[in-house]
Formats: sequence, C-alpha cells, structure tokens
Amino acid sequence: MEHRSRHAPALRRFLWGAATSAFQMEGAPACDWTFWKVRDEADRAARLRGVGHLDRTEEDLGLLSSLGVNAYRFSVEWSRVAPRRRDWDRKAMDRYVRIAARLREAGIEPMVTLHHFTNPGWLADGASWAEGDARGEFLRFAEKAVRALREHVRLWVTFNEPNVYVTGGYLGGLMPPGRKNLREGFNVYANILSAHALVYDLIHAGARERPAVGVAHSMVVFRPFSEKSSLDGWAARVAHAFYNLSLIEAFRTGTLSLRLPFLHEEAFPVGTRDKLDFLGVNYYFRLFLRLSPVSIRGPEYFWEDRSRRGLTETGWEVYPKGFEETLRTASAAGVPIVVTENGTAETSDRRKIAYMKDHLRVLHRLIREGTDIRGYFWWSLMDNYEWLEGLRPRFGLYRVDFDSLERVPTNSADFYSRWIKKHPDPLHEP
Ligand code: IFM
Repeated sequence: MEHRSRHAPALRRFLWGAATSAFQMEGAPACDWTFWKVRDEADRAARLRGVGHLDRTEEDLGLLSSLGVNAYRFSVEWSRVAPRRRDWDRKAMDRYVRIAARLREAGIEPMVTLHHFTNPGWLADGASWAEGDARGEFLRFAEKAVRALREHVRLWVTFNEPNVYVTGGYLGGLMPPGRKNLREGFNVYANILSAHALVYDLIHAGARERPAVGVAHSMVVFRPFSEKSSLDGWAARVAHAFYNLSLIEAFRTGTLSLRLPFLHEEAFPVGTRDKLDFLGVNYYFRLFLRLSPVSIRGPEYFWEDRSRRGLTETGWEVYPKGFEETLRTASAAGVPIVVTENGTAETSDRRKIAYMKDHLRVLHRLIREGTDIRGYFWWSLMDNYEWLEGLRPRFGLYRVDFDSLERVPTNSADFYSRWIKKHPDPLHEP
C-alpha cells in the first residue's frame, strides 16, 4: 500500500492485537458502574476487583508476549487516577505508564482508550454529559493522562462506543445513569464528540512523534424482522443511519446530524471535521428490528439464528458476512480502519475458533481488495467482567477461573498465535 507512509508511524505496520478495558479487568472502588444495579454479593465483589488484573498485571502482560501479538488495547480507569474532584492519584497513573512502557519494551504497541463507559462516581454530583460540564472534567483528566503516557503511547482511542454509551445510558436506560430521554441522549452524543475533537488537538499538540487518534465505533448490521413489513424496514434504515452512520458523517462534516424522520431532526456542530486518524470498528453481530404500529417504546430488537450457526453464549447471531458489510460502510470515513474489537463469547473452543477463522478470512479478503484496514484486535485477551452480564460470558483467548482467578490458555489463543505467525503483514500478502 504505497500511501502508508502518509500515516502515523504506529499505523505503518499491521497491528495484531487483543483488547481489554480497565473496569472489566481490574474493577473500580468508586465509578458509576461500581454501584449500578448490583445483583448480589458476588457481583459486588466482581465490580471491585474485575478479574484481579491489578494484582496480576505482570503475569497478564506476559500473556501478550506468549500470544505473539504486536499491539494491546487497554484503558485508563478515570476514577482510579482521579478518585475525587480535583484530586490526582500519581501512583495509580504511574501504574498505567509502567504498563505502556513495559509493552513498548516488549515490542507491543500500546493503544490507550481514555473513556471506556465508566465515569468517576463524583462526576454525578454536579457535572453531567448531558449538560456538557462533564466535558470539562474529562478534558482535565485527559490532559493529565496524555501528558503522563505520551512518551510511550502513539495510538489513542478517545472514546469507546459513544453510540452504545448514549443508547445504553440515555435512551434505553440500561447502563448508568439509566436515563430514557432522547433530548439528553442527543446532547450527550454531541458533547462526547466535541470532547473528542478537543482531546484530538491536545494529543497532537504536544506529541514528539505523530500520534494516531481514533474512536472505537460499535457497528451493527440492522435488518427488518420481516422483509414484508415497511415499518420494520423503516426501523432498520433509521437505526443504521443513527447508530452506524451519524458518527462517520460527523467526522466528515464536523456536524452531528440526528434524524428520526417524522419524529425529530437535529444538527449539532461538534468540531470533529478531519479530527480522526483512524476509525476503530467494533463488530459483533446482526440485529433484527420489529416496529409495530402500536408500539410507543420504539422498535423491538432480536438476535435470531438465521445464519444457522447457533447463537453465542450472549445470545448473539454469528454473522461474518455482516463484518464485510460493516467494514465497507466504515471505509466511507475516508481514514484507515482499525478493527478495535471483534470476538465472541463461547466456552467451546471449536466454536470460538470457527468464529475467529471466518471473520479473519473476511478481513484478509477485504485487505486484498484494497480496503484500508491497519489492524485487528480480538475482544478479549481474557474472560472478564461483561457489564450487564457480569462474570459469565467467555470472550477470552485465556480462560479465567472466576474463583481462583487463574488464567488458562484456550485453543483459540493457540489458533490466533499461529494465524499471526502465518500472516505477519497482511498488507503485503500476495
Ligand atoms: O465487553 C464489551 C466491551 O467493553 C465493549 N464492546 C463490546 C464488548 C462485548 O460486549
């Protein structure tokens, strides 16, 4: 790919990675997810320690070297480094800096996510993403975190899945803060994207070596539940426009346009034009939508096994064709794509490997055809705390015994290692 040199150095070699997030790996004593609808004592404990990564950081980083990946995506837990408003925990931050330094020493490119769903508990008292004042607090955190990490980090994800954060936290009420308010949701989306634009500049301004800054965008293939229903078709089109396209458009135009035809249309200037060095794509499944004429809550959604591969342990359909469709849609952003997450929750190695193989084949085919894809990160390095489902789904390349916290490699880890060895540079394969 002759134009590779125009891009940031960290995007010039293909990134083969694994991804995690801080809360899911190490828990947190005082973030919004610590207290959100805790189910029982075991769940409470899991939210405080995740899968024990804090005590096993060295061991876990060692697993990356055994795997043979050349990149690792992890996040900084905002509530750990800023446990109280205007309070900064240097020691907590230093630990993340050591992780990044240690990765670079091992030849593994750190990709740091600054916001992966969680907010410090104190943020809720007086600052909100809907009003916009949370943005100022986030910028204060981002500025310090970037300053501490930039010596070792060249790849940044400002926000993980803004569309999931907005849909889960402000439209569906499933995630903290549990709101169901369209107007607030739109404001939050706009505030997050404008925070991205500011952090983009901040990262670029002080960098010694050109960094690459992106977002990790969740993308879903939407289909009408019934091909014959025009309402279902309408719901699928609107969902695609809102969930998949509005963010991509915001990076082309600088404006976040949210259109729910006949219901609501709004445009927010968010300053994002050209403030994206790569688009991170998180792809998992296809979703069927049904909209009944009497439904006041909006469309119902379903995963169905129409591809006849059996649903996964999170009840999701396995649909590799959708990965192709998604990557083609994502290329409209006009910047390189990095698959920042792809994976499946399966205890069966056979099924996990089949999923991986089918998705990797799609990846290689699209690269061969000229789609500008620079990296692939498996979700996740190891089983960890899965938000609404807690410690149950097994997305990991390493299996975690949820009692002893022991990590055991699965055959899918071995399969992934061998695949990477066989395809060290997919960008230059015949
Ligand atoms: O575990 C999550 C991750 O935090 C964000 N993307 C989807 C994953 C699987 O649900």
